[in-house]
Amino acid sequence: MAVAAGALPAADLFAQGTTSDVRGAKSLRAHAQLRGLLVGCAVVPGKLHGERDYADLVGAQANILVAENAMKWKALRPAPDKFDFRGADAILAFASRHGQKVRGHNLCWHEALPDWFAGTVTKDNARQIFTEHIRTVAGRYARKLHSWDVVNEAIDTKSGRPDGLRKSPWLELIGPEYIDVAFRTARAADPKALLTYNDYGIEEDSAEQTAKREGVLQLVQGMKKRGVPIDAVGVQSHLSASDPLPGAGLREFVRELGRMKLQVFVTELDINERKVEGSVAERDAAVARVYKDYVTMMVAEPNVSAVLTWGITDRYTWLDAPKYARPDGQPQGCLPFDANYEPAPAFFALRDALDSRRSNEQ
Ligand code: 9MR
Repeated sequence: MAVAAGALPAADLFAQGTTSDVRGAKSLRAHAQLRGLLVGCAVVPGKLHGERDYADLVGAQANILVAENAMKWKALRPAPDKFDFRGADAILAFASRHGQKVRGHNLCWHEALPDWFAGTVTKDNARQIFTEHIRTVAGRYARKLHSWDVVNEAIDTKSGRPDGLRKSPWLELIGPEYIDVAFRTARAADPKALLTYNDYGIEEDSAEQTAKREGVLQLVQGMKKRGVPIDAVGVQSHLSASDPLPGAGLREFVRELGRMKLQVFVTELDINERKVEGSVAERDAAVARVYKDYVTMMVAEPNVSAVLTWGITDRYTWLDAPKYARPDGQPQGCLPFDANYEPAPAFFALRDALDSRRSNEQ
């Protein structure tokens, strides 16, 4: 469903400034830090080290980074007997120079597996290859990471299974206990990183997303009951400006996790505007409105401690891939900075939302 521009908030709702207005004390990281929050983005190591403007922006705005792809199996495992840590190491080196924390993403996912995976991993060796990977990767970065997405996207309510687990290669090769195995192995390798379960499509109040949220809660409750170490849940937050805003369902989910002593991180925030019509300014305003309202809602919950966007500039976003791009071919304005590294209305909306964090919860 397309949204008519006339229905959108005024384009000047979030006044646009210039780059110099948003650095130092006016940056996202400075505003977040004052309120005890972490704010940051997914990064690409080649750009951190090869593109001055990109690196400057990430250094100035984030106090936490996550690898968009560089810590996935596909990036780390060129061959069954090889690890390549160059990209991941480069992110840690950059973060250390800029006083930033780093999240690990991810130790286990059904996507981004190396090409050799299918022909090499069998029911006989899967558990050994799986635990060796987690031990090696989590071990290498032990005590250096803020948190790890140990298992990513394991729930799929359409799988037809009573436990709601996705029919992933890991489920098929190891069985449902692969999740417990992953978390226990990660804890043994790195006692310090906050071990996180991360998923998408659990934000909105639709029947589908409500059911998926329920599935995640069931999974996490089961883990707690079995004594499996888990510290946090990542709510990816790939939202759409043309969908109804997340609300009561997600808020109650975050609170329920809080009662279980779990933290919640907004891990991959971006706002898709492909179905929004109108001028660029009107579309920007629609995106900014979601940043403001969504992040304000999330940081009002004391167990929400980090907000990361999936990228920092519209110049580089997975949402411009053909499958997700705007039908008119125009680039998506979905992140805090536009394609020329200028702050978008979303930047000011996000900063205002961070400012709304209550000071007694610092
Ligand atoms: O943004 C990432 C894109 O560059 C990769 O090609 C893709 C597959 O590895 O993964 C994208 O990031 C995903 C993340 O790892 C997990 N949640 C959904 C993200 C967007 O697809």
